Amino acid sequence: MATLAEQFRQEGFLLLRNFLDKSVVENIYREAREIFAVQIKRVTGRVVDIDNRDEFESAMFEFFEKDFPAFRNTGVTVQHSLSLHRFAVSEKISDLLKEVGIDQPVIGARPAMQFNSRFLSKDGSKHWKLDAHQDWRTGQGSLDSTVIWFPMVDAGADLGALQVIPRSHKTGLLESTTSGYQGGITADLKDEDFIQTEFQLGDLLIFSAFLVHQSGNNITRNIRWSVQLRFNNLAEPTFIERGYPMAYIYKPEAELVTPNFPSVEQLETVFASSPAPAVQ
Ligand SMILES: O=C(O)CCC(=O)C(=O)O
Ligand SMILES: [Fe+2]
Repeated sequence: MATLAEQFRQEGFLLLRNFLDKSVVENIYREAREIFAVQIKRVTGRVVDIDNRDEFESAMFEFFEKDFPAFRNTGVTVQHSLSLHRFAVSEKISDLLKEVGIDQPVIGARPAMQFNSRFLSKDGSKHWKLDAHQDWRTGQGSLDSTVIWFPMVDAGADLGALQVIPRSHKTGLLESTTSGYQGGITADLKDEDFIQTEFQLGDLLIFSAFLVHQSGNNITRNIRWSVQLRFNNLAEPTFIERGYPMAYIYKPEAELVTPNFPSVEQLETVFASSPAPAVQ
C-alpha cells in the first residue's frame, strides 16, 4: 500500500472522503450566507431565510443584478471571515499538509471562496468558471506548493465540481494566456484526460499547484459554494533560494471609496460614552 504521501506525489492529488468535520464546514458556509444576507436586505429589501437554499440563492442572484460592486465586495468580505481563516490555519489542515510532505507550511494566498453559478456572471461571460490552469502560475511559491479544495455543499458533476488531470503535475509549467485567473492553458489538452471529481459534504481534495484542473460545468440553478486554500513549504530549497517570492499582491485603494466620509458627528456617535447601565 502506497502511503498517502507517495500517492500524492504520484497522482498529484488525493480526494479524501469524509475528512472534514461537517459542522466546521457548515459553520463557514453559514457565516458566508449571514454576511451576504445583510447586504441582500440592504440592496433588495428581502429578509431571506439563509437555510432555504433556493430562496437564499435567488436573492443572491437579485443582489448580483442590482448592485454588482457591492456583490463583489461582499464576496471578498466573505473570504475574510474568521471561521474560514480559523479553519485554514487549524491543526487539521497543517497536519494534513505535513502528512503529504509539506514540512513547514506557510500560507500561499489568502483563503478563498467561490460562488459558481452562471447566474452570477455578466452577460453570458464565462467568468464564473475557470479554464484549465495550474495554480502555481499565480502563486509562484515552493515547488511543492499545494492547494486544498472542498465544496460546502454536496457537489458532483451537475454542480460543476472540479475536474483534474491526474499526474499532470509532472508535465511542467504549461504555457498560458495570462498569469491571472482569467485565461488558461494554451497547450492542447484532451477533454478525456480530465476526471470529474464528486464530493459529499466533508470530502476534501488536496492537489499539487502544478496539477492541471478546471471548473466543472454547473448546469443547475444552484450555486456551487467552495473553498480554496493555498500553501507553500518554507523548507523547500528552491523557495528558500529564490528568497520566498510572494506573487500575490494586496494593496489599498488609491482613493477614498466613500467620498466625504465620515463626518465628525458620525465619529462622535461611534465613540460616545456608553449609556448608563440599566438599574439592576
Ligand atoms: O473552484 C473552481 O471551479 C476552480 C477553483 C480554482 O481552480 C482556483 O481557485 O484556483
Ligand atoms: Fe485553480
